[in-house]
Amino acid sequence: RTEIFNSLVELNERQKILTDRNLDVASCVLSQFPHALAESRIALIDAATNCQISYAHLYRSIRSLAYGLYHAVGVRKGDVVFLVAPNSLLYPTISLAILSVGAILTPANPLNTTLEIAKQVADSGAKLAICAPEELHKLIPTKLPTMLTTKTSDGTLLSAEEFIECFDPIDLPPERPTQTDTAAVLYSSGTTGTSKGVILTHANLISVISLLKWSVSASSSQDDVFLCFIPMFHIYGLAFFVLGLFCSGITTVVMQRFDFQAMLDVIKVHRVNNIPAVPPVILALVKHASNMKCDLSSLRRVGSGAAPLSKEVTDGFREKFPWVELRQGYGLTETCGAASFFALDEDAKAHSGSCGSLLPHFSAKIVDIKTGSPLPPNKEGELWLRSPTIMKGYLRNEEATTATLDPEGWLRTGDLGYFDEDGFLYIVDRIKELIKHNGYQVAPAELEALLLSHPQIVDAAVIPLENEEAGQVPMAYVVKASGSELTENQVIRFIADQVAPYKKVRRVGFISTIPKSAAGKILRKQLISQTQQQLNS
Ligand code: 4UV
Repeated sequence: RTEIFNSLVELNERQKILTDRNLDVASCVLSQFPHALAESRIALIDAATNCQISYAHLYRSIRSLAYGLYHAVGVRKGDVVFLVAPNSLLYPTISLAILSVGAILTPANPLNTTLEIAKQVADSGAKLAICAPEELHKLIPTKLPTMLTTKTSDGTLLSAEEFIECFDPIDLPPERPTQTDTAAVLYSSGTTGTSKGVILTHANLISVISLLKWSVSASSSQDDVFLCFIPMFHIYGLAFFVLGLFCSGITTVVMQRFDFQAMLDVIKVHRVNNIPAVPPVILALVKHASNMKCDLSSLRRVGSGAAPLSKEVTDGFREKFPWVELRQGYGLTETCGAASFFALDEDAKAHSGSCGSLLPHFSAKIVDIKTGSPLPPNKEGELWLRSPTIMKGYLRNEEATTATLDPEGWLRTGDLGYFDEDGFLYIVDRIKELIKHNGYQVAPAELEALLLSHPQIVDAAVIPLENEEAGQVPMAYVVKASGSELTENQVIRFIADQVAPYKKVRRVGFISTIPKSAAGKILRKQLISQTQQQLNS
């Protein structure tokens, strides 16, 4: 505890310096690279190919690509650059090069469909796209100037990889962004409606870096090996694997996407000791790891975030892997990542089911949903948060911004929870409309709009259905047009054809009317409890 207290004092000092200076986030990351050991210290390892890059190589690559983007492509400060690619060694380089130019990064899920990609490109106002070659077909309809991440044999399009090879690293472009400038626009549905652009400034991302650096260095060393399968387009992956960890000098083994057996192999081969994960991965470890041939002796810590981790799974994990610390964290895209976590394993063990305590520089209050009054410990209400990492607002969406951020800067999280007497946070439910499938966001409003576009559907509501493996799956309630013979499978297929796989509707219930309030709002809680009762009976 003393060590943590001392490191907190240090963090406060650093935070003061960072906010005093006219720093931008890329310069902040690059200035904290472990220069002394840069040539020999490995920053990234590709889990599939074993290709490794050092911190020095990463540093040069970011500078070279930033030079190419600025001088050869003409990307300027404030231009929005759309990035769609799976995790790779190049992903952090490309993201940090975009930020180095002062351009705005808007990353997307590579699982998204052509239509979903077109929406984000249009909404973000992107001027340039950078995509993995296999995603190129999804960008063609947008007519956006496009670069590839890696070289292809036909060589018709320029690639980031070529830029890195052919330009020498030179100083960063002259026009530097300041802390109040937008650095990234990530997409989240917030508390209601469809996906919205979350504006994150350089100051937000710099604060995240100092928090992550603090939390990682409080319990890790430079010899740690982290495993990354959390997608880097999501705030959880972006904060850890594009921004924070490089400032701690550790090595990250990158998997393109999650695969359970491959993960077990990678842990063994690379002696991975630290994994930021999500609840379905923890569950899979509890259920299957002991039946499979694997060596997890190197593991020291597993984190869980992005969705609730049940007490049963937590206890099961501790029983099976007593040498591994399991710590839950909690965060949102709108808070630029983690808002709470456990600094000490003894606290995590003593507060099973909790997401830890607030990170430094965060304030919180629990607010009565009906009266809006702040509540004391152990009383459930909506969690409101305030910190230097809280988003500036939703892109060109004043209404959603004022509904989410109050004039004093408090963010309404849409999560229901409480703090215990010791300041540990428990999230017990979600009062916002969000569904979380394997940690990915699914906005009911988006699926409802698609359902309503079907000629035989007159009304629809989408709710979360609890699911052991994925956390939740979307279930649709549908009111058919009179005389319609529409079947469950037809509805499921209709949606599946238009959305990314994680958004697919998995169950359909036909109903005569959708329950609504006098103001016409869908009574989701009523539908959810009716569904639970039916399933339990
Ligand atoms: O906007 P988003 O998709 O954001 C996230 C971010 C999770 C992170 C990020 C960095 C970390 O270091 C970390 O530990 C976790 O998921 O979704 C935000 C919503 O996800 C739910 C909750 O409803 C948020 O409003 N959620 C996130 N973490 C938890 C959670 C959790 N531990 N328990 C319950 N719900």
